[in-house]
Amino acid sequence: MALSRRRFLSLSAGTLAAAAAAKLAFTRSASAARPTIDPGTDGRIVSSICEVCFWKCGIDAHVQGDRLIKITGNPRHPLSNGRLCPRGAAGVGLGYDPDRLVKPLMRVGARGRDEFRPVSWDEALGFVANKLDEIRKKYGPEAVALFNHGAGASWFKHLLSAYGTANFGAPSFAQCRGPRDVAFDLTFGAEPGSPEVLDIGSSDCLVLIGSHLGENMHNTQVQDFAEAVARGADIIVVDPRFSTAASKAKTWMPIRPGTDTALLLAWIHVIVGEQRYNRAYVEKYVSGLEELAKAVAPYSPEWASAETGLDATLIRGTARRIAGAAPASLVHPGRHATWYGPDDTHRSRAIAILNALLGSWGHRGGFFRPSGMKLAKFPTPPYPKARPPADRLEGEAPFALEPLAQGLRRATIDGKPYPIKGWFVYGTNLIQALPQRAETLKAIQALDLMVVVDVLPAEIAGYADVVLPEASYLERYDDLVGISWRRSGVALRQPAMPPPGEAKAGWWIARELGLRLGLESFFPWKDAESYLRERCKLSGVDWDTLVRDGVVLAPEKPTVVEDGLALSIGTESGKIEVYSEKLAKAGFAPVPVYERPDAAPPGYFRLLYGRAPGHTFGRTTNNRLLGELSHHDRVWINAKVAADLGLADGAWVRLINQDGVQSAPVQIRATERIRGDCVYMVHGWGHTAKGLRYAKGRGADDSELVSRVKVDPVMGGTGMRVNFVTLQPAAREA
Ligand SMILES: Nc1nc2c(c(=O)[nH]1)N[C@H]1C(S)=C(S)[C@@H](COP(=O)(O)OP(=O)(O)OC[C@H]3O[C@@H](n4cnc5c(=O)[nH]c(N)nc54)[C@H](O)[C@@H]3O)O[C@H]1N2
Ligand SMILES: Nc1nc2c(c(=O)[nH]1)N[C@H]1C(S)=C(S)[C@@H](COP(=O)(O)OP(=O)(O)OC[C@H]3O[C@@H](n4cnc5c(=O)[nH]c(N)nc54)[C@H](O)[C@@H]3O)O[C@H]1N2
Ligand code: SF4
Ligand SMILES: [Mo]
Repeated sequence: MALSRRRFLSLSAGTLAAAAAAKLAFTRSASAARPTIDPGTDGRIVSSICEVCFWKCGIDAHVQGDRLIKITGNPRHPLSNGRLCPRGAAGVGLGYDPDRLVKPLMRVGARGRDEFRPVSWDEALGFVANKLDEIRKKYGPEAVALFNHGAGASWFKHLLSAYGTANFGAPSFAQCRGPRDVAFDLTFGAEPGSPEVLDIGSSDCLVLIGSHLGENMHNTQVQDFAEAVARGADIIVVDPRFSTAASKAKTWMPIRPGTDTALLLAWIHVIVGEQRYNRAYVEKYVSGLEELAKAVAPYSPEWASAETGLDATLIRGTARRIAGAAPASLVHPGRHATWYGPDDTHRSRAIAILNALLGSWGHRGGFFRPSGMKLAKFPTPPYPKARPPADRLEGEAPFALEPLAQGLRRATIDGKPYPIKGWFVYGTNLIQALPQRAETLKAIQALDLMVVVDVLPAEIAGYADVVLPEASYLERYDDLVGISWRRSGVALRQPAMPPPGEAKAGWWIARELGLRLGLESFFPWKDAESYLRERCKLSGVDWDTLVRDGVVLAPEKPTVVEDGLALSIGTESGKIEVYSEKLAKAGFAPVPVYERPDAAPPGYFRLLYGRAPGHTFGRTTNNRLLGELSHHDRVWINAKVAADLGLADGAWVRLINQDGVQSAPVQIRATERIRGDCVYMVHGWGHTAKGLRYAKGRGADDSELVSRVKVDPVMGGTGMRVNFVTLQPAAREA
């Protein structure tokens, strides 16, 4: 079965683009060179960077006059190869979202009532600068925290570093990639990165542990996955749910949720015990094999079978298939890895160790090693020395690589290790992104200042003292974006259309605040363009080419051993550490250990969540173009279980969790495609913000049901799949 990339991606991008294209005479030249525009139109193409998710594909914005007509993939950009995912193509729907924030707003009445009056930029910025100055004098600058997501946050990191704080927390660490990055850093001395440095297209065997490629729609990765499927790669998908990826796989392993580490340990047991590891590679690069062999000796497939619910013969057989394809055998590191808490870094370490045994790190069909491209900084004075972040208490989560967002929240509530009094929130909807919502609301009420910079009136904006409307990614410059990929380079975000109303670019907002705070020496540029021109000049990047093409590529370099890469390992020992002295010294298990997840209370199902191809969290659910395409707001439940509960497909229910938290009414999807012990929903639905007039009231919100977490003691991640729900029939109108 030859599944082409085109078919894989065609489902929706085509329909959207076709509708827009009908009006226009844009033509693409036959080569993968620059698209050309019919000279009879006043159309032009602005090459820029997508920000509908965080993969940062290269886009070509087709513009006529001031009007954005459609968005296509930039064929010169190595992350898009001329193609986009449906969300990227539908960026037009954000540009013209009638609910966009168009004026600075100041709160009237109590905080959190989502009631504001429009004010001038001067009044809004003056208020924020005054408050920041007050906090700096009263508590010190580190009493301000920045929560952020996305490329545009760099201007605010710069502003607040100059101001004197290092309290920058992103839910994309302790609620997302954290355990994986820490585990790979401990093992290989390097992280899988974003975009992940995976050579999926050339893998002969690909194992996906949860990673639901095709629903997780990271563009290049899905293109590569389609390539692997078309090449007939041996694909093994481990997921309690029959995911889109599972539907393309040779083998689906419907694992009992939370028991993956047991499976991984058994695979290691077989591969080491039967001496199927990549001997030459292991001898050259790996340390700690003996200790590993000893530690995994008890973990036979039979043992793992009892934990995972998977057949022991299947476990043994898949281990042999995985080893047989080495080194072009890739156990995907995943991305969202904060699943079960104490198990998470260990599970990610077990994945790293398997890859080490296969020798996939540095080999074709495994993890390539990107060369990157050196970019010079724009010279500014050194930042003042800031206190260490307030996110952790003495000895807590010693291996965290970034501040923990929920730790900054805690410091805001209890003032330990020191008080946080001001929040700057950029491009993250903390109400939906952070677990344990009651804590988030408590922290917000304890603040002296709450500023939200956003493009839409999301839930978090409703809690602000001041809302600053940002120009969207289609309407602004941002800082240069380095590309660390098979072909590295640098890409430019540049405006393709004017912002609506009085919305302003982040660079402008940050600079204006800087000037008002007496930090002008940190902003020695007139505007983003002069800043970017200078940075390009210092980096030896031709500005005009970058503006024209949206991307400038670095010279090609070998990224895998087969092409001449001299592989070096970034750990202190220079070896891949399958046994971790560092973990041992800090009192953690040096070889992964398995912790059995808590069983569901009788009558409850484990709550699982994930992604839908047509949406990015809650940031696209108000996009009318994507909304027309897909809702994906039903709760998946096993068909037989639903029948036993007397629930027909499409029935309306409320989910009620172990702490009594109730969801909004939501329809069920009764399906054979999920195990009977769990339910599944797509994250990002169930908006309550009144300004999101399209998304409000559609679907239910998984994050409000995550009232409980289990924390990973190694790095502070919040395991969120530890909540259980029952289903109660509900009227639609309820
Ligand atoms: N379309 C789209 N794509 C996205 C995003 C988006 O919002 N929309 N977000 C991006 C971001 S930031 C991230 S972090 C990634 C997340 O995407 P992934 O890293 O792929 O996330 P996971 O949490 O691994 O994937 C969820 C899958 O895990 C399965 N699962 C649940 N519990 C278990 C378990 O105990 N064991 C196993 N083996 N599987 C389990 C679920 O059934 C589901 O299929 O997606 C990225 N891609
Ligand atoms: N329950 C639960 N919790 C989760 C997850 C889950 O699946 N379930 N996923 C976790 C994961 S993997 C991650 S990465 C995090 C992500 O969570 P977040 O960091 O919150 O990411 P988004 O949801 O993309 O952020 C959305 C906010 O950014 C705003 N925004 C969009 N574009 C722009 C822009 O150009 N400028 C500005 N200033 N704002 C903009 C949107 O309007 C919206 O308010 O959530 C984590 N939390
Ligand atoms: S994967 Fe899709 S949404 Fe994400 S950056 Fe690329 S085109 Fe945009
Ligand atoms: Mo994420």
